Amino acid sequence: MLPRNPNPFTFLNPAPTAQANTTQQPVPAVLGGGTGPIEGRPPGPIWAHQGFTAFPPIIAIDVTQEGAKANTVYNPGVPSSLNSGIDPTASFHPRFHPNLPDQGPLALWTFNGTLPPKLMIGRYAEPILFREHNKLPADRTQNGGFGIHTITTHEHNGHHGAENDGFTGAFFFPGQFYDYHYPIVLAGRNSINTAATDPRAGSPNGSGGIIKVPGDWHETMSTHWFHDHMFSFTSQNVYKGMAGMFNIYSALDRGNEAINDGVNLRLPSGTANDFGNLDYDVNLMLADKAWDSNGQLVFDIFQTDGFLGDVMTVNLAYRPFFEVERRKYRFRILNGAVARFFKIALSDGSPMIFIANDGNLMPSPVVLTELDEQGIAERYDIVIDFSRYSIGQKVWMVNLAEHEDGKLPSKDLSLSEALSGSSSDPCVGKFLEFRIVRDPAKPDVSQVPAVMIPNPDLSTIAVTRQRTFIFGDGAKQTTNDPVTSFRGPWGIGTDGGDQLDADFGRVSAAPGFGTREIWTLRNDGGGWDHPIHIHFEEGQILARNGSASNVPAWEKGRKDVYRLRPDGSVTITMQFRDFGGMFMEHCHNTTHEDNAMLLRWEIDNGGSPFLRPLPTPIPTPQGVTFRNPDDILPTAF
Ligand SMILES: [Cu+2]
Repeated sequence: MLPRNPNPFTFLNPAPTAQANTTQQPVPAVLGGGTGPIEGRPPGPIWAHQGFTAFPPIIAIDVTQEGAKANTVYNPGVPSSLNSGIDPTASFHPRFHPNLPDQGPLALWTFNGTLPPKLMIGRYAEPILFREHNKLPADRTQNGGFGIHTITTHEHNGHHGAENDGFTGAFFFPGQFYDYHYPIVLAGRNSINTAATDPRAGSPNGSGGIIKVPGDWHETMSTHWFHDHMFSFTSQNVYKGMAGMFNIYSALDRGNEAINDGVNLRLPSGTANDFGNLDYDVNLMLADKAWDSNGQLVFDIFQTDGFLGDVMTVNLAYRPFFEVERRKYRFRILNGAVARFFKIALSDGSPMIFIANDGNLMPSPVVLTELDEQGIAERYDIVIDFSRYSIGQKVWMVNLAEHEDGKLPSKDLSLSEALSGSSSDPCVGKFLEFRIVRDPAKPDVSQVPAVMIPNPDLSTIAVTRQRTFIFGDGAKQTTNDPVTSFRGPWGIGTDGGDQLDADFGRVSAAPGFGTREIWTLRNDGGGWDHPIHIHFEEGQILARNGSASNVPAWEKGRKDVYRLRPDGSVTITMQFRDFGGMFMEHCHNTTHEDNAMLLRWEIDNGGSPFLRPLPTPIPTPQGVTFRNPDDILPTAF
C-alpha cells in the first residue's frame, strides 16, 4: 500500500503549489544540459490545479518511478494470516515467483521500484496530493530494450481537472517531479445536492459517521487504477510495471461491512477500521507477461496488432495462491494487460456475484457463472462466497478467453475446454488458486444488497450534440509534428471525417462546459475488438448496435471503457462538467493506442483561464513551452 501522510504542506518539500513549481535545477548533459524546472507540469495558469483553494490537499502520497529494487517497507494493510502467511517484515524481492530471479532495474520499472504493485486508498472529501518523482535513468537507452523514461500518470477514471489527468503530452523527465491533485469529488457537485444535505452523497468520517459532500450520489465511484500514459509508449511502460490500483471509499461503499446506518451497503471488507478494510476486499491486477531465458521481462516493440505474453500473473505474481476463509470476499479485478482480453469463471462452475463495472457499483448485482469478456483497463468487482466450500478444498479462477493474436480473443472456450489443457494459448486455464483454510473468527456480516447505486437520471438534461467515432486500421496522418504527431496503422475517424493517426496537438472534439452529448463508438471491422476508454466522465450505454435491448444486464451501470466487439457499435451518453482542460479518448488495447488510436478532446469554455482552443504543451527537460494546435477538426466545436 502507498503510505498516506496527512498534511502535504508540511510533509512535502517543497510544498505543493497551484501552478507548477518552476524553480530551476541543473539538467544532465545526456538530456541537453543547462537548467530546467524541478516540476515537469506545464507552467502557468492553464495547468494550475483547478480547485486547489476549494479542495486543498489533505493527504500527501509521495512516490517515485524507478527501477526494480527490494521492498523493505511492504505493508499489505492486513494481518499476515489474511495475506497467505506472507511475513511483511521480510524484504520483498522484485520477482514474479520465489523460484524466478529478481528483475533487474532496467527490466522492471514500478511505483517506488518495488513489488507488489501499489494500492492507493482514498475517500471522498479528502483531496490527495500525489507527488511523483521520476527517478528513471536519464539515458534513454538504459531501458532494458523497451519503455521510455518520460512518464505521465493517469488516474483512470478520475473526475479531476485535466492538469491531473496524466494527459499523454504532459510528460516529465528524469530528475523532475509532477504534482497530481486529486480532489475526489462527486460529479455534479456544482449543480446537484449543492448544499450537501443527502447522506448518500458522503464520505466515511473516521468514527462511524458520514461527512456529507455536494454532488450526485449516483456518481459515486469505487475501483480505479493509475498507470502511465506516455504518448506512444503507454503499452511498454505499463507492461514494465507502471500501474497500481486505487480504492475510493464513500458513504455507500465504506469498506466496513458492520456499520449499519441505512446508507452503507456493507459489502465484504472487514470491520477493524472505520473505512477501507482490506481483510475481505482484495485487488487483483491481471496481466500476461513474457520473460527471456534469464527470467527477465521482455516485450516485442514491433508487434502492432497487440502484444501478448505467454504467462499469466496476478498482482505480478506467477502461479499465485491465496488463502481464504469460509465467507464472502469482494475481488476488484483489473485487466492490466497490454492487449489480452480475459473471461473469468471458477473451476467448479459455481456462481459469482457481479457488483461493479469499471469501478461503478451496479444498480443491482448480477449473478453469473462466467463473467463477460473483460477488455484491457476494465474493472469487474465480484463477490465470491467461499462458505459453500469445506476447509482444505481448493477452487481456481480460470481464464476462458483464448487469443491467437492481439487483435481480439479468437474464441471463448467452455469451462471444460479451458480446463482440459488442450488450448494452444498458455494463458487459458487456471491462473489463481484459492485455498479454503479456515472458518472466519467472526461471523460474516457483509451483504450484497439487491439495490446498490441506481444510474444518474439524465432524462431532463437536453442533448446538445451527437458525435460519431470510427475505430479502424489503415488510418492516415495529416500532420508531421516531431513531438505531438505519430504514425501507425490504427486511427480514429470523427464525425464522418478520415480515420486519423494520433496527434495530441489536434483537437477532435470540444464539448461545451455543462452540456450533455451522445457519442457513438463504431468498430470499423470484424477482425478485431477495441476497448475504448473515454476519460473524465462516466458514461451510460444507451445502445449496442443501435438497440437498447442489446445491452447486457452487467453493462447497465456506468462505464468508462466500452468494448466495441467485432463490427459492433456502442452508443453512450455523458456530461461535461465540474472541471475543464484537455482529455483523451483512445483504444485501451495499449498497442493500438500507441500505434496511433488516440485522440484529444477538450472542455475549454468553462471560464477563465481557459482558452478556445487550448494551446498544446511541448515538454522538454529545460521546460515546457506551448504551441497552437496543429489541427482543429471542423466538427470539433
Ligand atoms: Cu484497439
